[in-house]
Amino acid sequence: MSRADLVVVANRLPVDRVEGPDGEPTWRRSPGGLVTALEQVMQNLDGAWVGWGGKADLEVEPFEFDGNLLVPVTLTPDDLRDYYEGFSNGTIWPLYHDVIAAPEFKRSWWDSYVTVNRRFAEAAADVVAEGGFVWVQDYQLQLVPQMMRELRPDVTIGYFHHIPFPAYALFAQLPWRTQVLQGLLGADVIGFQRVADAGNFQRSIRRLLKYPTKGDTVQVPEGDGASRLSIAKHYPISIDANHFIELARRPDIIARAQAIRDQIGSQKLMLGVDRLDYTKGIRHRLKSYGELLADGKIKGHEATLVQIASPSRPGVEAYQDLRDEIEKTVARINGDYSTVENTAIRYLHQGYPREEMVALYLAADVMLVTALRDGMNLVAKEYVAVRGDNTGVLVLSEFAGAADELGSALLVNPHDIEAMKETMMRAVAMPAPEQARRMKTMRRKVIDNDVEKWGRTFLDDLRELRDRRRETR
Ligand code: GDG
Repeated sequence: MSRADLVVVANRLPVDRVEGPDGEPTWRRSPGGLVTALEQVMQNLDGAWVGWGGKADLEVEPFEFDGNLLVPVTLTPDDLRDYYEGFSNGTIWPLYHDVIAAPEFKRSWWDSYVTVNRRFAEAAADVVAEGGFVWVQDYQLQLVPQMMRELRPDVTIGYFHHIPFPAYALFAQLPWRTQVLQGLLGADVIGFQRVADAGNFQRSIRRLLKYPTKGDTVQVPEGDGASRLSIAKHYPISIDANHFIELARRPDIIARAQAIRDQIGSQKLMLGVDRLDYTKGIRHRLKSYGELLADGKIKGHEATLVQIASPSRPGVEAYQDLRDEIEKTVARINGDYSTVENTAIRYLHQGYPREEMVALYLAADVMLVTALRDGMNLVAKEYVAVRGDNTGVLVLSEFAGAADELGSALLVNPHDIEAMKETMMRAVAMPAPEQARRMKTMRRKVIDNDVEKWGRTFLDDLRELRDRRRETR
């Protein structure tokens, strides 16, 4: 098997297994936050990708796809229950999103997390070239950096954390907090979305491990009085802005956006696009919108809320409960305020092709991103990227990482329902010159700081660390 200079290790491979016309299995590129972000970075490198193939017990040999080597890791149904749905999505996800849902601490889940992290680390160790780079992605694999370092001390290791890193008082609840910190510190560069996430991580390091930190660096002891420096800082992720701009210029997509607008009539179209997840603040958005209808501030014929809630983690109980609750709320609001002609909320529990998403972004007067906690939120950036005529209003939660860069959005605290209602009204009524002023500033940010720059900046830091280490050896 050929060895790769850069190996990305992520929970999922960037492809889905589908049946071809004759029933034979083939692979198709899959949508989603991480895949979208890494697509471009990987295209320019001789790389490999280690990850799960998306089906339990799937055993497949490494294969070539779009110029990269893909290395499938096998997960059993028990692994999926304990490592993925359990520890990753039932413990870490809620704990790191400020316990919006209660995290469960189960020792059997932790044991599985350790076992599966080792499997990923071993697969990556087999495929990375001598002196190469390994770039680990996200909270499902926090132990892989340290395991990699033990298996392959010759490689330079990066880790990027896509979700928030919580305040010390929350992180300290984790029974395996020390092991997780040690796992992450196996990396040479540990990347976070926001300055605040890197700060929280460094604080936990100081308090729990007593390692010194200075600026963006952590001094990690290596025994015998020796130590090495790891970088722990923010690298805000972004989108392939040019790709979205190109889609937004395609005549068929413009026509589709117009068709959506015609269907809605002269009403204002407000849009929400989220995975169906309790961190995204969909309930708070619906509540605010429902109250505006109840107060008579928005009449049924004046606005429509389109809410795409793409299916997510159906095996986790909290997600089943959330879905029930949201669907009940939508049904109630529609029952009370829709007419034969107008539907108050168009709720769609479906995934759509990217072209359709762009058409929706183009058709929407107001984009609602009201997450209670979100690492970054790429939807906010996608909306901004496609608004080439500088129209449209972004309502953005302060608690989404994107708020650090998109300060010209209408920022809102989604817990404050009165503030949400006022901000939605302000968005609907915003005069065109103000829309243009705000949108222009945001578009500059998104276009100048695209995902290509994100990947390049991270890999440049990894390279620099490797070179510095070679010099001092
Ligand atoms: C995690 C962090 C961080 C959604 N539905 C459909 C669809 N999408 C696409 C969106 C966007 C992506 O999925 C979602 O990204 P987000 O950033 O909004 O959220 P998470 O999935 O929670 O991602 C997050 C991200 O990682 C990257 O670091 O920003 O904070 O939680 O690109 O457009 N795409 C298509 N059909 C859908 O139905 N094609």
